[in-house]
Amino acid sequence: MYDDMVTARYYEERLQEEYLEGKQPAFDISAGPIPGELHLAAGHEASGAGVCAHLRDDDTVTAPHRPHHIAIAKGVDLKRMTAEIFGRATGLSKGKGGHMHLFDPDVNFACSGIIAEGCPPAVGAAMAAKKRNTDSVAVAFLGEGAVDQGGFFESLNLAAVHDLPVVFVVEDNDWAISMPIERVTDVENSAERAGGFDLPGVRVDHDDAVAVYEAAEEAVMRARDGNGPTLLDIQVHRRMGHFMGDAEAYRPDEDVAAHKARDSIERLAATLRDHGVTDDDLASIRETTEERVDDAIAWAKDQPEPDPSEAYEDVFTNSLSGAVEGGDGR
Ligand SMILES: Cc1ncc(C[n+]2csc(CCOP(=O)(O)OP(=O)(O)O)c2C)c(N)n1
Ligand SMILES: [Mg+2]
Repeated sequence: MYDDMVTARYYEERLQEEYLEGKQPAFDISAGPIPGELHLAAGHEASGAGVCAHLRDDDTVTAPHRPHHIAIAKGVDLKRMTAEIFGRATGLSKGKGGHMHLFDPDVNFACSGIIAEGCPPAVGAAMAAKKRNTDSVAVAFLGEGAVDQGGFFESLNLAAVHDLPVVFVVEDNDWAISMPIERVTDVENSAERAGGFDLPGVRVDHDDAVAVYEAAEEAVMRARDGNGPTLLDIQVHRRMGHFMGDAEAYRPDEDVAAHKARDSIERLAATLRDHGVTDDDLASIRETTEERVDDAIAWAKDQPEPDPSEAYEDVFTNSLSGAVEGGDGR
C-alpha cells in the first residue's frame, strides 16, 4: 500500500510540473504538454491503495474524474496511462480520452468524467461475474458530491435486490468543486445511504490506509463469497484545488491547512516504522517508485501524437452520411 501511495503522490507532483509548462502567465488550459483539465487526487491515496489491495486483475474497477491513485493501485499500465494523459497515440485510449478516460482491459479498469457514471457499469460487471459463476467482484469509486445522482441509487438498488458482488466506495473529501457537503445534504455521511437499500454501510472516518484496508477486506470478501454488496464511505482529504488552475477563492484557509495536515502517507509510514520497517526501507521504496514514474513520463513524452485523420475512429458517433441521407436511424 505504501508503494502504491507514494507512487501516486509522486506521479501527481510530476504531472503538476508538466501540466503547468506553457500555461503561464495567463492560464491557458489548452497549452502545454497536457492540454485540458487535470484533477489531482493527492490526499486520496489511502482509499485507492486500501481497497485495491484486495483486488485481482479479473476484478473490475470504475473510477471517477480523479482516477490516478485508483488506477495505480489497480495495476493499470503506468506507461500507457501516462501516454494517454499526454495525448499520445500509444496511450490507453490512443490519446483521445485524456486523464479522465483511462481504460485498461488487461486489469478491467475504466473511469469517466461524468460523476457517478461508474456505478451502473460496475453493477453490470458484477452481474456478469455472478451469471458466469466466477468469484470476481466489481468496485465503483465515486466522490461524496456524486451521491445524489439517480444512477447511484438505481445501482445500489439493483445490486442489493440481486445480491451482486459489488462494493461502492465513496471518497469523501468534503468538497464537490466549490460546494461543501453540508450545503447539499442533511445526511451526515454517505454510508447512511445504504440503510435505504438494506445493505451494509461502513464509514471510515479518518485517512488511515490500514483502517481502509480492514473495512475493504470485509466488503470485498463479502462480495467474493456471494453475500452481496457493501457501501463504504471513506474520509479522504483534498490537498489541492478541484482541478489544476483552481484558485480556491471559495475555500477558507483553515480548511486548506486542516486537509494538508492530515497526510495519510505520513500516517502509514509511522505505522510501518512501529512495525520495524526502517527509514532506509521506506526511502528505497520511494526511490524505486520515483524512477518508475520518471521513466513512464519520459517514455510517454517521446511517443507520437495521434494522426488527425483518425479522429473519428474508435468513437461512438452517428455516421454523417446516415444522418444526411436518412440512414438506418442509429
Ligand atoms: C453528471 C455530471 N454533473 C456535473 C459534472 C461537473 N462536475 C465535475 S466534478 C464535479 C464535482 C464532483 O465532486 P465529488 O463527486 O465530491 O468529487 P471530487 O471532485 O471532490 O473528487 C462536478 C459537479 C459532471 N462531471 N457530471
Ligand atoms: Mg468531493
